[in-house]
Amino acid sequence: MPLALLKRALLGSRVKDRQFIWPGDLKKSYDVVIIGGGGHGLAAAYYLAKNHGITDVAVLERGYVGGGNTARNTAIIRSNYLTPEGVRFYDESVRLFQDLSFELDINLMYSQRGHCTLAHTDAAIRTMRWRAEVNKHLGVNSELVLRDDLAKQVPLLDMSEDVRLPILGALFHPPGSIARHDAVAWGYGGLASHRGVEIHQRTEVTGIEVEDGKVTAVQTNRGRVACGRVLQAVAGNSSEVARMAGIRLPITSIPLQACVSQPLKPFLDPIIVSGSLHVYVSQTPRGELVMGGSTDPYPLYQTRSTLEFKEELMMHLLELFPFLSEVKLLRQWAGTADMTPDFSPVMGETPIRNYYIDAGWGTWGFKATPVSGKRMAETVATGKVPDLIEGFRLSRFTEFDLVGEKGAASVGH
Ligand code: PYC
Repeated sequence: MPLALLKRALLGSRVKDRQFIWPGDLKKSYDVVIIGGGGHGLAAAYYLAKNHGITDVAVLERGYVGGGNTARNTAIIRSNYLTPEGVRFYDESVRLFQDLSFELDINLMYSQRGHCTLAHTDAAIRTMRWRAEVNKHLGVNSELVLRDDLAKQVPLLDMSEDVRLPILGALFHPPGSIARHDAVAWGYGGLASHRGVEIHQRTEVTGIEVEDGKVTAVQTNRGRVACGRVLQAVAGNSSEVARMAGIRLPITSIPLQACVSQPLKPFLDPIIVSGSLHVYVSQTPRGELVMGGSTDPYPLYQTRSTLEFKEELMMHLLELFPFLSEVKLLRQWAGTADMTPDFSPVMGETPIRNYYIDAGWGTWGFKATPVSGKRMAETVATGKVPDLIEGFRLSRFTEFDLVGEKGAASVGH
């Protein structure tokens, strides 16, 4: 139970002001400017203040806190990746998530369920076995389970053999979890602001000033702000913001849609993913099914929902759980996935001195929030890129040193 709940129960009073501290006008300059008030930017602000004592920080958010991709994902946390770089990185995030409700003193509704990636073909079974071996080698709990064990674990999953894509087994990853995504941003933002970080909402960056190869200021709709260092963390808009600094990113931005059903009696413990059926689904502690499928088949900067997505997703969901045919959907939404050619993120330095980047999250941004915040804060504070994120450097694309992670996607691309 988060400490705040316990304190409130015992003291019977309000423990601390949960609201962000609203800053007034922008100052003329800051040591660090963070562009983007989503989970990643706010987590970096929090760790800058907490781990490095750097509090002369402004987070600039063009909308409202956590209103972008932070609230537009399906809130899945896991580390069952394919590459050693990916497994190590997301494993640190999973570990940070496990204690995050305590650390941030807010109920993140963190719920560890296990994560099952279904295999419908012999080739998929081989890939799951490979992923399980890479995971285990790096200390991450994953194993291949075959039909009979899976049927016991998820009794309502349709295990019929006379269907289009029978289920042969799954990669089972016990640490797989879900959490309340916007609360993660609120938690980091609230504590960062109480440590002195200024969070400026409705503050849009309109230009980035660079002198002699070094960032010196950002221009905003509320005036110019000089700065020593900048961290860009604007999922879904990375290419546009980087372009203002003269940086070209190898990123394509593609809509990723999702939806949520009416609440149902709990029947689904693990998160279920089928790459072949293009569907992933989890049941929240409130009983709703949170579901998603493939990215849209075209690049676009729009977060609109389509009927095609819903129809296709429901068709595939019913192949797994036919008894859900009468269930109503409550809500549909979309985020923007910034996809890189190797399906891994971009973190660290850029060709502009003191301009750091956290981008290219594709379909894995939410689950990386704590680790990217912590490690990007370390990078900005020390000027040294931690080993854990070195593999994700921007220059890998010109060095032909890619980190191919497509095989670990839950989402069809
Ligand atoms: O990586 O687990 C995942 C995921 C699910 C939906 C989008 N990404």
